[in-house]
Formats: sequence, C-alpha cells, structure tokens
Amino acid sequence: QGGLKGVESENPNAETINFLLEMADEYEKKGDERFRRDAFRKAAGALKQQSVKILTFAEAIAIDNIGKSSAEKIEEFARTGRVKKLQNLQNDPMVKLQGLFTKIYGVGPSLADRWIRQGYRTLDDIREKAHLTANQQIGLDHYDELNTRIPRKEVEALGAHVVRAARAIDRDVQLIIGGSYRRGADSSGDIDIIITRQGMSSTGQLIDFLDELVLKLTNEGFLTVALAAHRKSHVDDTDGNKWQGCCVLPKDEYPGDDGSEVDDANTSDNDGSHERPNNKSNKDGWRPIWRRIDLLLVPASQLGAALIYFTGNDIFNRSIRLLAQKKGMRLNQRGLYRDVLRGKGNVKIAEGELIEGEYERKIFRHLGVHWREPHERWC
Ligand code: DCP
Ligand code: MG
Ligand code: MN
Repeated sequence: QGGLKGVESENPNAETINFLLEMADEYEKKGDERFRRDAFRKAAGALKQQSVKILTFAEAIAIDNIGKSSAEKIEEFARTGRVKKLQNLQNDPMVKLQGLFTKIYGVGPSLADRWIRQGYRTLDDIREKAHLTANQQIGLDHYDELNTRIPRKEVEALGAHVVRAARAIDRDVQLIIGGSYRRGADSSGDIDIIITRQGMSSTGQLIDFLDELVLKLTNEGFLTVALAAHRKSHVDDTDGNKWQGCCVLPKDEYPGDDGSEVDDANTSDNDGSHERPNNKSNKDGWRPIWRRIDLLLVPASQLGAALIYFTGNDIFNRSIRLLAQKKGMRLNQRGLYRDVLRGKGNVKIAEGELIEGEYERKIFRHLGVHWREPHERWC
C-alpha cells in the first residue's frame, strides 16, 4: 500500500506497473537520462491497458510502447520479485538526495544538483542555508503533505466543494475534474479543475468569475495559498486563465465517517527518511492536509482541446501532438489547427486555421485516430 501510484490494485500487472513507475521515479530524481524515465513510464502505461499478467520478455516486448530495457526488467521482476538496477538506484545516496530535494515543490533537478554540490545534505540544510523562492518555501514548509497522494474520494470531495462555491456565484458554470482523476486513477498528485461556461467564447469573461471564486474560497479558508505562476509553465497561454495554489478540505467534508480515508492519505510514497512535522494532529485528532489545486479557465469553444490536454497523461499528450504534426496539423490546449505556416528554422508564422476545439471526439476523428476513453490514456 502507499506505493501504488494511482494504479487500480485489481489490475493483474499492478505490482509490475508499480515497479516500472518506481524505476521512472529514480530516473526522475537522477535528473539526467530523462529518456529512461519516459521509457519506463510508457511501459507502465502500456501495461495498464493489458488484461492478462505479463511475465516474460517475449510477452512484454510484443506490446506497443514497451522497449527492450523495460521488457528485460519486467521479466527479471516476474522471475525474482526484484530488479537489481532499481535496488542500485534506490541505494545510491546521490540519487536519494536528488529525490529528497526535487520533491520540494518548485525545485528541479538542476537546482537540487547545485545544492548537493554546495554540500547540502538535509532538508534542514536547505531550510537554514538555501535561498528559496516563495513557492519553494511553501514546498518546504508543507513538504510531507504536498508529497502525499490524494485518495480519489478526497479528490471528489475537494471537487464538490469547489463546485458548490462556483455555482453559488454563477449557476451556469461547468466544472470538470481532469488530470489523473479523469483517467481513473485511484489517487492523484494534485487536483486539476477545468472551468467553463456555455456561451463564453473568451477567457476574458471568465476571469472575473475566477477572481470572485478564488476570493470566496480564500476567505472561507479552503484555499490556503496562491503559488506564483511558473515562468516555464507547461500551459502555453497567457496567465490569468489559471490559478495554482493549495487547498484544504474542511473537516466535516472528509469522505468516510470514521475518517479512515484521512489516514490512508497519509501513507506517503516517499522514503520516510525525514520527519513529518506538519501532520501533527490537533486537539480533536483531525489534521488538515494541504493539497495542490489547479483551476483552469477554458472558453466553451475550446473545451474539447483543453480536456484532451488536461486529461493527459503528459506522454499521451506528447504522442498525440506529434501525430497531429505528422499529419500537417497542430494540436494545443486550445484546438486542432491545419496548415501551420512555418518559416526559416521551422519557426511558426501563423497559427493556421482552426479545425476543431469544442469536442474531444471530433478532434480524435479529425486526427484519424480511434477514440480513447480517458482511462485509456496512460501513455
Ligand atoms: N500536462 C502535460 N505536460 C506537462 C504537464 C502536464 O501535458 N509537462 C498535462 C497532462 C496532465 C495534465 O496536464 O495529465 C495535468 O497535469 P498534472 O501535473 O496535474 O498531472 P496529472 O494530473 O496527470 O497527474 P497527478 O496525479 O500527478 O496530478
Ligand atoms: Mg493532476
Ligand atoms: Mn495539475
């Protein structure tokens, strides 16, 4: 328990998938060799689609998106219940340290590297010696909570809370929980909420609504902090159409009457090598957990493209964008476009004519690919 990263445990390959994701995690921490991280994540995604247990190299390599190295590791795992390479990575003190530091929200591999070279070895070193941005400070202050996955039921309760607040302001807004939740994960790293409204063709009209919603949710204590927008945001649009921050679910809205889900939520997938200062129970035994939340404004005319984008996963997005490109089209979070004009050095001159933005299924159709349900989009 705890280790299963959003994989439904009844999947016959759940343990193998989990192991592949652990491999990916190690390469994520390592920083270099990102292609290996992606390869293991792709393999894990591919296994999620299988209905029988995969045990051998031959079975594994026959599956799309599973490469030679992953297939070897899958067989080793099936044979021996462990994989040498994973153990080596997990025991490498430098990789461990990279992992400890990059799990601070807002800290990437290169900064973690620099800190290690500067001789920092613990979170206390960071706390005392490093220069932190506001975001990184929040990440450090709420290290354990923000590294604890959110059980699906809590995602639902958080979503329901936001929906109620949103409807009280404007009963015609539509809210959809995207991200890993929409893909059916049984736990999520954060909650991604797509907000749209019929008849609103630009985000401009929705921004006033978002301001009001954020104010309301902040005043009542649901939203705890706003995180400054990243400069290198993966959302390729102007700011103001999204809000990123943290939230807490009010005590009486936690799912489960005995609060057991709250305890499950505390089963963190990190290595446990550090203390958990922020999860101390208060007097009545209840402990609020800070969660990451993204609110995303989307004009109704772009809902389909935005749904594809914010449902992911990121690897699925990359491959479907690439496919669009190969077919002379361009897919982004706003729509599918044709005839993208490119100049010298492949520089885009014009966006091209919009083919479709409103409906997910139509975008798939125009791309000439079979419809894939959100839960089939793990790679
Ligand atoms: N996304 C993307 N490329 C990125 C980051 C995100 O295409 N570099 C898209 C796909 C993701 C979606 O945005 O599914 C939401 O991003 P999250 O980081 O919230 O990722 P998930 O919701 O998929 O997973 P998690 O459970 O970790 O939040
Ligand atoms: Mg998410
Ligand atoms: Mn997110």
